[in-house]
Amino acid sequence: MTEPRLLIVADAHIGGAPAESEAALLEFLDAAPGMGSALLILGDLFEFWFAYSRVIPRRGFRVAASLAKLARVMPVSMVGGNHDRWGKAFWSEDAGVSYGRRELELRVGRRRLLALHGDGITERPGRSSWTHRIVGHPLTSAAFGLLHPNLGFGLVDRLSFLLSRRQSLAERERYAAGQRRWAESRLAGDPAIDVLVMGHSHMPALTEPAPGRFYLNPGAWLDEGSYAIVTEDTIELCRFTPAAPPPHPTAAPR
Ligand SMILES: [Mn+2]
Repeated sequence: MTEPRLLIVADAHIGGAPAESEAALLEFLDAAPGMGSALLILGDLFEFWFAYSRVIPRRGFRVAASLAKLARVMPVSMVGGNHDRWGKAFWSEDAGVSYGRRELELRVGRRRLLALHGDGITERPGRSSWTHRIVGHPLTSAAFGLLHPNLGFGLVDRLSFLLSRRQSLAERERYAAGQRRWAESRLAGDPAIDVLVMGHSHMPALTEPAPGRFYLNPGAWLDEGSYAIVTEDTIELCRFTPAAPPPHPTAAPR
């Protein structure tokens, strides 16, 4: 493939998502070399990820292995999200993925992209996500790393159940509108960016606040395989349709 073609996936929340959503992502990653020339993961790939020095989280194993395999045939980059920012050197050293905790600059041909997950920007103070409250501070993070992984992950499961609150569609739309306004003013103030890409709100968006300059949110993979493709000349919001599952075997005639 000669034309640069960047595939962008955000907010898959693997480990908290339904099994079909993970199966579809694995199928997408297998198909990625035929669909694009590079892949960007835009944060919250996992419901929770923590890089211990010697252990990797079991629930993320299949997707992490698939990304490491993909990174051998095409460039894969990843920005951390509020659920999985504790990747340390695992992604770059073990998986061959270019990793930015908060943001990454990328090029798609002549287009310059700035990719960030989007948390901590338009939230009101005190409403940052529960994962940040748990391991956001370097000291808490260091202490968390000393807990037995079963204990640490069990704690996160229980706290997320207590602290997460379903947002109404109106709340999500209000949040997404705030995110778009922030993105558009960031674009206006930074002429070095052609495309600003953000996830986190789970709301797909594509606007062109100035000619040839774009704000893009690919939406959440978790929501029916939403993703985006950026080339030098085009930006597309897409949905991945997995191959039909094999039909149930019919009962043998009696
Ligand atoms: Mn997020």
